[in-house]
Amino acid sequence: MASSTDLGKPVGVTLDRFIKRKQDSFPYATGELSQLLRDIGLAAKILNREITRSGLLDLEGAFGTQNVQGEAQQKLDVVANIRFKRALTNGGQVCALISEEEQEVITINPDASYLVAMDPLDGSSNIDVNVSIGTIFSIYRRKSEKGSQVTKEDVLQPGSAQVAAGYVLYGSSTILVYTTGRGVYGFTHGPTIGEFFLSHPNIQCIPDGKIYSINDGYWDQMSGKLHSFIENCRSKKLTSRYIGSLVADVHRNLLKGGIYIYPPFPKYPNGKLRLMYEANALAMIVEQSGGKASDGKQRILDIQPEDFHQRTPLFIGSANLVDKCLEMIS
Ligand code: P6P
Repeated sequence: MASSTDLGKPVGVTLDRFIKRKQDSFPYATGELSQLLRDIGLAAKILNREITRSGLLDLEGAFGTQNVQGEAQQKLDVVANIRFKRALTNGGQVCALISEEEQEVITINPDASYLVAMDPLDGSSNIDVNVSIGTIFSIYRRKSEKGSQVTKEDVLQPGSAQVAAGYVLYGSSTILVYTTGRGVYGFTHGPTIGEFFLSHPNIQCIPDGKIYSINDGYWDQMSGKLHSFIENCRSKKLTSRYIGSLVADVHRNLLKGGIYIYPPFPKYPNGKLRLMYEANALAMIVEQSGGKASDGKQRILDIQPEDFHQRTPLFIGSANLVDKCLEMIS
């Protein structure tokens, strides 16, 4: 029984201190990856401040340009890309950046060890209606020698080669979730202090979720086998939840159990979501928490990219739900 003097969950360790402690447990750690994670955390804090005030700073709405995907860039898409590019440049730990908002690979510091692939702000069409949006990032170690030119082999690595991955969800509170391959940790931003604090140690995704997330506005474009899976979910009284913001949907399903599906549609024959800077990072996070992520035929993390902007279908979340879905659609 909580007493009146309880102050709720004790505030956890800060992100920076947690990263340092984790680094100390790696005997050969040089501190480069730690610094890179801190750089991402800093950019997230800065962007969070702008997102929470976007309506007051005239940062809502379209910027008036299109990104490489031909999608209208929102003002905050451009701001987010600038913030992360600047933080990663100033931090010095990144040799090259792949961004949804950049047509080409951005070379940063040829002497650095890591590449970052990121969607600086996913779901930005939700900004103007105050729906949660997110940043998604993957971190790879370069294959070529430090100091040399970044190569195609450095860039086009499968998700299984990620050394770290994560996302930031700018929602009712702002949370940064990441993994370096040894568990999944969530840090909630404390706005009055301006720090991320450990709030979700060792996130686990339950195998039998009770939520399915798919845009059923595309019902008529779905295969009969996918219809059968969705009808199976309904017969088992699963709840349908679809926010239309990838990070928000995946984060909820990660914490509560569930499956998010973005299948191929005639409009998106290879799926809508991006392999290198959306699906891979979320797949690493979800697998590390005990879940699964597939393109419908193979494990997302096993896909060998051919183009760093390539799209992929995505079936991600609770392991038994993903298995059931893949069984029914195959
Ligand atoms: P649809 C947002 O544009 C996004 O990339 C994801 O965040 C989201 O899950 C999906 O697209 C929504 O797409 O076609 O259902 O509107």
